[in-house]
Amino acid sequence: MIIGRRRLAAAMACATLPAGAQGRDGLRAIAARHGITFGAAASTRWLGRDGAYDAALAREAAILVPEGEGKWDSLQPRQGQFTLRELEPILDFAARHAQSVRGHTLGWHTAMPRWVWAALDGAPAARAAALLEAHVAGVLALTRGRIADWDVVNEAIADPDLLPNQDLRDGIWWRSLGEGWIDLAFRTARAADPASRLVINDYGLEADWPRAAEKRARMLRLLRGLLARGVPVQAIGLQAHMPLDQPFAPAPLAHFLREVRSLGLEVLLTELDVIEPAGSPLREEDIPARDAAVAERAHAVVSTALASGCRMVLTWGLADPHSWLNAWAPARRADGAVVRALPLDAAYRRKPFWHALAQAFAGAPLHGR
Ligand code: 9MR
Repeated sequence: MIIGRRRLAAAMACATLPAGAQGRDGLRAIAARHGITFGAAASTRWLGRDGAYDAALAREAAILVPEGEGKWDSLQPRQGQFTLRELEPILDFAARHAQSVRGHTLGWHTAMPRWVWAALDGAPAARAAALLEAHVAGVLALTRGRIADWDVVNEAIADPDLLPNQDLRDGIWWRSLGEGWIDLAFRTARAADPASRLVINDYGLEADWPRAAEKRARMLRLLRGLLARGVPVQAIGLQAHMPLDQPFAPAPLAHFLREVRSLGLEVLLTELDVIEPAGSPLREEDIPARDAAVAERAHAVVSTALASGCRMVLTWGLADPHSWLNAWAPARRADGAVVRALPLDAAYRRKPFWHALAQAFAGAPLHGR
């Protein structure tokens, strides 16, 4: 549904909201009524330090994902020493608020401590494989039964503009082990934790432009190969960091998700946020139109995913000041203002993004029925 930004902003102000959306219910309750699990990335940078943050997280999210506390450098900071020290506050908060937790992430090309890089430097494949296996098995031995959903492999597909002739990212695991690194991570995860849902997670798959189309084709080739080899991948996580300057249309994404589902895989949106181009300083009076554009994009991608069978949606944080985009050069605002990438504003007030999610969960069009 493409309508102008000004009309959209006006329409959203008087939109017919789904039941509960105007009341005290958080997205957690609204989504649950429609069989959908909504959640958000949480961070111990704020958890337990800011009562309003804690309250928002408890009210809005049925599932949490640690923004950094489930990465290698947090979980195995020294070789062979596995610890939940940084993750525990999130697990504990979730338990106290009847929330579940996603694990993020076992195999990635970054967020590893220096000792891993040193150990991998010039290492033969067998030694690299042993390091990866030890990490996956060591972490899952600690989290089994507490985390039921894991990003086993993150960002394994190469960006077509950077590597035009190669499907897989030339990250450290690929350089050490080739494509088999992905098989190894999943097989080790399955052996170490028979119950968790094992997910492959990636970005840049959602837009309607050639780079995303090529990335989708690469992902499908990878998934078909993994399944043909009996690798226990069960779901695909679409990060859904949505740059507003990349075109979006539902059809290509819906087509891709149909293909993924026909392989027997589930679909999750794992890190949703909307990225405005950094551009020149913007004025206060521009905010309603900006928020409407952000909401429109969020609604479009979420409703497309839900219509394609997705039943779990997480945003990468809940409130604008906590977004990673405030620190990311291509998105950081030239005027120093916080980005407007997430469902709540700096005072934890609901933004049009929040209402767009509520409406997508209810199956409602963005501007009312
Ligand atoms: O938001 C995360 C940021 O705080 C970390 O410094 C960074 C490195 O660990 O990771 C960011 O989260 C990324 C996620 O793990 C994978 N997809 C992209 C996210 C944003 O960069």
